[in-house]
Amino acid sequence: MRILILGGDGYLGWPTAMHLTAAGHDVAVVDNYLRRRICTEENVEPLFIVPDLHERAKIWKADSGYGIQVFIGDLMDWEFVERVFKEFDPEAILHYAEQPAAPYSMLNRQAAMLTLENNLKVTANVIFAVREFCPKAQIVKIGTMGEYGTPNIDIEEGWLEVEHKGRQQKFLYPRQAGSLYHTTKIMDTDLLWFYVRMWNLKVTDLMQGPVYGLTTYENESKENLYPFFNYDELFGTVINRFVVQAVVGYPLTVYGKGGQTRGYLNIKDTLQCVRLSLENPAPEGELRIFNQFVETFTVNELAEKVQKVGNQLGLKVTIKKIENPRLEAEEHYYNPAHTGLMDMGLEPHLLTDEVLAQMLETVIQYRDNINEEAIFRGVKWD
Ligand code: USQ
Repeated sequence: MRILILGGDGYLGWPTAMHLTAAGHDVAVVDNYLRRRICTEENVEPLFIVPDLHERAKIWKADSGYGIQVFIGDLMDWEFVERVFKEFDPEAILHYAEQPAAPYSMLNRQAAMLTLENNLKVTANVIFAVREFCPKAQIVKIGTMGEYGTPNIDIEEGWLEVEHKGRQQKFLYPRQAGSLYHTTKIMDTDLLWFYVRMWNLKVTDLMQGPVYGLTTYENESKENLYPFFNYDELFGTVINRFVVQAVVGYPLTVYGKGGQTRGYLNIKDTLQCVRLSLENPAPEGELRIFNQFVETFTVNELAEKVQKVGNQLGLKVTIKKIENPRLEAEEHYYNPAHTGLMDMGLEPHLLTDEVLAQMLETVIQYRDNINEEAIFRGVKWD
């Protein structure tokens, strides 16, 4: 399949590009290096220097024999979008091309506007490009479990059958996000659903939980093929942050009571999920939604796991509950369904002690690169 990956430079984009070529697909990546630019502006550089996309494509080609086509440009710019779609003629579009960080979206008005403008405009351009240049192509879009928030009822996979005054109708599951970033993902879903109804698009929207890890099937011990790995407060996800904090002796930053529960997955499972979704497309005129995670934990449970394994490796790991910079429920009900991807063949990698030990050992090699000042700056959400 000819698969166009939008956001191919990101934490998930590049590992996905390698994975899909290794699975026999023809892949092109698109990126404008927005994430790199913001990280430089905010002084939150990743754990190690990551070669740019042209360079990584060269390294991967030498390593595996698989080629990846690279397009550098801004997907908000229609002329660029037109060129990419006409040149590559995709059969599938995997859309990661968004400002992905909740804390960054809450930093200030400028960051909020960038998040809104980038995320919605790119999604809209993707929809219009599919309609105009490749109407038979499927779209696989990365959404987020955060679209649902933390409701006091079970979370279904995207849809809810509602009975009201004796009549029934299926609606998108009610969504109430906790950050502007997560809210843009709700708006994306609404845009996609609208154009699925108008134009019979084939769309899969993957409601993903926080991802952790840096090694995948394709990059094991090849550090120049590792993903763009953030550990700072703005862009780092919680498990990746805790691992880096454990390595550098920074008390693990549990926000508030630490009862916040989310659905987590290993980066290897992200790769499986997007590949399975692409290889088993949604039918025409359908917005198919899967909840993309494999197990749930509270923040306290994660901190305790990292502490235990870290101490076994001889690190002195402490945990510190700090005032929560975010506005979120710190103790709540959380029971999301997640059977769709399992039914398609997802084989989960769980957060075992071995997996954490491997992550810690990898990060230990980069201990000298860790900038403790980037770990916590307290971006208040209120
Ligand atoms: N948390 C801490 N301490 C930290 C960092 C986070 O207690 O040092 C807590 C947060 O308050 C939150 C939970 O851990 O309750 C998860 O935080 P996170 O930063 O790992 O995840 P989040 O900001 O929600 O965003 C991440 C990704 C985003 C993705 C989302 C999935 O950055 O792209 O959409 O996970 S989800 O969280 O399910 O919405």
